[in-house]
Amino acid sequence: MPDEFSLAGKTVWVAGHRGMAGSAIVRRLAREDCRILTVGRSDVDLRRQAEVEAWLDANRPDAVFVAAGTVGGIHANSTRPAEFIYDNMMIEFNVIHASYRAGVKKLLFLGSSCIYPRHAPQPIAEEALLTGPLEPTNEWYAVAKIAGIKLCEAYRRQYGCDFISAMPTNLYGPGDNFDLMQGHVAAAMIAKVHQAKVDGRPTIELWGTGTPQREFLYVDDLADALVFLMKHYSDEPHMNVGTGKEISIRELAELLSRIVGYEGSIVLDRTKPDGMPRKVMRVDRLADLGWRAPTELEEGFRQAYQWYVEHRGDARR
Ligand code: GFB
Repeated sequence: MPDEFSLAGKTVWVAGHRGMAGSAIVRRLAREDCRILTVGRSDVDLRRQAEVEAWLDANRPDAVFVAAGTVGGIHANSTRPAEFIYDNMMIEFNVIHASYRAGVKKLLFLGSSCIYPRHAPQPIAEEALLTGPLEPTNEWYAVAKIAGIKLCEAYRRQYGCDFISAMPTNLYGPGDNFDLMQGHVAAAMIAKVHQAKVDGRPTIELWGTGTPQREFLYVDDLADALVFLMKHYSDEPHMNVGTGKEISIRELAELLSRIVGYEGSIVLDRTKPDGMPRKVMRVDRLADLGWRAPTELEEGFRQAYQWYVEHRGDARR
């Protein structure tokens, strides 16, 4: 398939390059003939419009991946609503508008599967957006990400900007945040099961009922999909990026126990929320374009656990 938008010889800014998604995008771009641009939050606070505009005017990248944001699991989202809506709104509005001002040729905005209604028909198609009430535990983050999708649409319609949006499902893999309270379930579960084995604990604790289903995409597969979309997709509708397969939280814990070699049992902390009962996405649109996630769940979690063991010293707790 020809590259409609070639990255060869281009300057590509990865906003949020230190995060799990951003660092995977940097790894994937290393295989392209392009110049990768990054900037630390100590140099540019992406929530400050003037700083973002000055930096983009000075650096003028050809392409931008908007992978910067304040992210976290269900507990982080439900206990820090102001940060999740303010930080993410400011970051995306500043980066998208300043990219337009600086003449960026192509921009990919990264959202999340939490944008969809709590009771959207499963698997969730892109058309389900804004058809029902959101999931209360992450509605602030969801509203920010929906706004980012609408912003890209608006800049395409009014200014002809080639700005596209991608909605990944729950991610896991290298560079994740393994903090037991702030992290997502996959990372927290890896850390919990590992620690229980090391400490010889008889049980591991699951939040909620263990019955919700989640879809999990290996983060390096996400990065490959995003580079594929940057090269081959140029249209208004946002694009789901996932595996189209789901697993219950309890089954995830059992899978990780097998991988880690932990033989304890599961106890449930029902004081913690379940969140969305299910949120597996339809991935036909991306498959029809020519991309499917290659990494099977067990293999992905084996690789993610291997990375955790090798890097947990510097993994954020
Ligand atoms: O990844 P997660 O925290 O958030 O997964 P969401 C939460 C699900 O895993 C809930 C259960 O059903 C939790 O009850 N769970 C069980 C745990 N044990 C744990 C644990 O130790 N830690 C965590 N974190 N969960 C997120 C959104 O929703 O999805 C984000 O909040 C983002 O903003 C992300 O959109 C993709 O999957 O519920």
